[in-house]
Amino acid sequence: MEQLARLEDLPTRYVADLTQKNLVPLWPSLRNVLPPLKPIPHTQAISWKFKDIKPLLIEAGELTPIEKAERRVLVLANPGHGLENMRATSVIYLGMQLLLPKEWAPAHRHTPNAVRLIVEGEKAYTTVEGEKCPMSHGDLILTPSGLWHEHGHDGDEPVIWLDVLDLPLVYYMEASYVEGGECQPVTNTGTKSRYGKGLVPTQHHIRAKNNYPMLRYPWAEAKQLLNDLAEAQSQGPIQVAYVNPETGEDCQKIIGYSAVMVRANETIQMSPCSAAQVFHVIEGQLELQIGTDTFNLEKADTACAPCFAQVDLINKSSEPCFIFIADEAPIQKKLDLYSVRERN
Ligand code: 1HN
Repeated sequence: MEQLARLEDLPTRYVADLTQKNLVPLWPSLRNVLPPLKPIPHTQAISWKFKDIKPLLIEAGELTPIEKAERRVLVLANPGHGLENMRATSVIYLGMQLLLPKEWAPAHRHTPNAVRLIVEGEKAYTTVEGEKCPMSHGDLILTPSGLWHEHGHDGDEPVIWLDVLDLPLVYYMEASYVEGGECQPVTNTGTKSRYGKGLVPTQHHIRAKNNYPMLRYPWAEAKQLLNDLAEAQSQGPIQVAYVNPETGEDCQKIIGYSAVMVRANETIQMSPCSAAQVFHVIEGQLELQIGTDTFNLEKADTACAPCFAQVDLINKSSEPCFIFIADEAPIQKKLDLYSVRERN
C-alpha cells in the first residue's frame, strides 16, 4: 500500500487553521486507524501472578475499610492501554477483589455486565436479584447488566475472587452508570441448580422471558463435565462454554466464558482469532505461549492475549490443568467482526 503524506508535510499555518476550526486531515492517520490486513492492538500479552497480587490485596484490607472502598479491588491493568484506563483488553476489565470475614459490600446495580470467578476462601456469597449464590473455588457467578448484587461473608478467612466486566466497552459507549440500593431480601438460596444436563423446568414463571435464568455455575459440575468429556474422547481439545441453559447462547452478551482442560503432557494449539482473550488458571500448571512470549502460570494466575495472537496452552506436568477463558467473541459475532485464521 502507498505511503501517505504525513502531518509534517503540511504547512504549520494550515494545520493550525484546521485545529482552530476543529478539523483534522484524515490521510496522515489513515494507516493507523485502518492498518493493512490486521488490527494493531493496544492490548499487550501480559500475565499477573497471584503471589504478587495477594499480599498487596491483603494489605489493602488493612489500609482501607470496606465502607471506604465499597468494593476492595486491585485492577489487573494492561500497560498497553495505559494503567489509568483500567483495561485488560479493549473490552475486558479484570480485578481481584478481597472480602474479609463479616464484611459486606453493599447492594448496587449498574449497566456493565460482571462475572466473578472464585479464587480462594470459603463462605462468602453474592446475592443477585434476591438469589443468594454461595462462592466456592472455581465457581462462576453472573451479575448481568441491571441486576442488583451485593457480597457478604460468613466465614473466618479472607475470600478473593476475580471480577470480569465489560466495563471498558460500556464506558467507551458512554453507557456506564450505577445505582445504589438497600440490602436485598433473599428469595432463593441458589445452592441447587434448576437446570440439569438437557433438562429445563417447565414452570412458566421460570421459563418466562428471562435473559439470565442461571446465575451460578458451580466448578464441581464444570470440572465433572470436562473430566467426562476427556474420558469419552482421548484426543483433541476439551472445552465447555458457559451458556444460558434455556437458549444455548453465550451466558452474557458481550464477553464469552469457557473452561478448558489441558491433559497431562498435552499441548493445545489455538487458532488465531479476532477476539482478545483472558486466561485464568483454576487448577494445575500451564505454560502459556502467546506469539513469542512464554508465561509460566500456576493456580490463580491470570494472563491476556491480543487479537490474532498465536496461542499455545502447554501442560508439562503429570496432572491435568483447568483454565477459565474470557473472550470478546460474543460482541464481535453480533457485530459481524469475528474471524478465525489458520496458524502460521
Ligand atoms: C462492581 O460492581 C464490582 O459488584 C466489582 O463486586 C468490580 C468494577 C467496576 C465497576 C463495578 C462488584 C467493579 C464493579
